[in-house]
Amino acid sequence: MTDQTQKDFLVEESLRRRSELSSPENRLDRMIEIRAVEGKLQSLFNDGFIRGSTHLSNGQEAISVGIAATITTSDWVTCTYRGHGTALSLGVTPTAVVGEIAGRVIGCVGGLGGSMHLCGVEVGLLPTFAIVGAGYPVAAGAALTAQYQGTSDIAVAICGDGATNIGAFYETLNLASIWKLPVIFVVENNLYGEYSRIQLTTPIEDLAQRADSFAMPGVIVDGQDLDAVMDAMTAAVSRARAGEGPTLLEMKTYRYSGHSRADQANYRPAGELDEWLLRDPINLYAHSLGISDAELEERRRVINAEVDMATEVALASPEPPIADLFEFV
Ligand SMILES: Cc1ncc(C[n+]2csc(CCOP(=O)(O)OP(=O)(O)O)c2C)c(N)n1
Ligand SMILES: [Mg+2]
Repeated sequence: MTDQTQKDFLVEESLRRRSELSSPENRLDRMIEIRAVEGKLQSLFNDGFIRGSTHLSNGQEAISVGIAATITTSDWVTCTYRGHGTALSLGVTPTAVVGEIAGRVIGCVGGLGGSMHLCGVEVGLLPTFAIVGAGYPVAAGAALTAQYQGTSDIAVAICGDGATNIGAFYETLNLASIWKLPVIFVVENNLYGEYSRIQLTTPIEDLAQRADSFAMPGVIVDGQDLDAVMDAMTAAVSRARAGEGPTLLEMKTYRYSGHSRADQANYRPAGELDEWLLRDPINLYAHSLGISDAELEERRRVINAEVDMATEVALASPEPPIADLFEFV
C-alpha cells in the first residue's frame, strides 16, 4: 500500500469506528483502547520514540467516549493537548494517533503536528490546542458557522479546570450566551493545572458555578460514570440543536498520570490517586454492563494486542521529509 492509500483507509476506518459507539460494549472497548494507547505512548516516550512532550488522559476516558457517543460526525470538537482520548473516541485510529505522536507520515497530520496537534476533520475533530483555553473561541466560531448557515450542527469545546481562569474562557461564554450559539462547554476538572492543585489557583470548587454569570445552565457531572456523561451531554445537545443556546458541563474527574512526560506527580497528597482508582471509569462501566473481572481482563488482553499491532504499523511508517516543514507554512 502507498502512504496515501494507507491514509485513505485510515480515514474510512475512523468513520466506521465512530459508528461503533452506538453499542455499550463497544464503548467499553473504546475506553480500554484509550487506556492501552496511553500506556503504549508512555513506554514509547521512555524508549525515546517520541520527541517533545506528551500529556496522557488515562482516568478521563468516560468523558471523551461519552461526548463522542452523543454527537454526530458533522458536529465539531475542539480540545486540549490532553486530547489523545478525544481523538480515539471520535474515531481516529490508534495507528493514526500513535503515528502522529511518533512523528510518522501515517499520522493524522502527516507526522508534522505531534502529540498536541491531533486532527480528524472527517469525524469533526478540529486540530487540538496546545494553548490553554484557545479551543474555546474556535468552537464558538464553528457554532456560529452552523447557526449562520442554518444547519443543525453543534460544537463541543473541551478544556481543563485551569483553563477556566483564562480570559478566552469568559469572552467565549459571554458571546455564546448572548448569541445563543449551539455550543457545549465541557470542563474536565481533574483537580490539577500542571503541578498546582485547584485550591491554589481557583477560589471556588465547583466550576459549573461559573455558568451563572452567563445565564446558561451549569451542570456538575460525575466524569467517571459514562452513563452520567452521556445523559448530561444528551440534554445539552438537545438544548443546542433546539436553538436554546450553550451549556457548561463540569466533569469531575482525575488524571492518573502526572501533567506530562516524566512528571511523577509527587505533589499529590498521599492516597488521593488510590481513592480515584476505586472509581475507575472502565471498571465502573464494565460492572454496570454485568461484565465479570475475568471477561474484562480478556478484553484488555485482546485490545492491548491490537494496539501493539497498530503501533508496529505506525512505527514502520517513515518520518516526513524535511522539505515538508515548509510545505504548510
Ligand atoms: C495560555 C497558556 N498559558 C500557559 C500554558 C502552560 N500550560 C500548559 S498546560 C497548563 C495547565 C492547564 O491545566 P488545565 O486547564 O487544568 O488542563 P489539564 O492539563 O489538567 O488537562 C499550563 C498552565 C499554556 N500552554 N498556555
Ligand atoms: Mg486540570
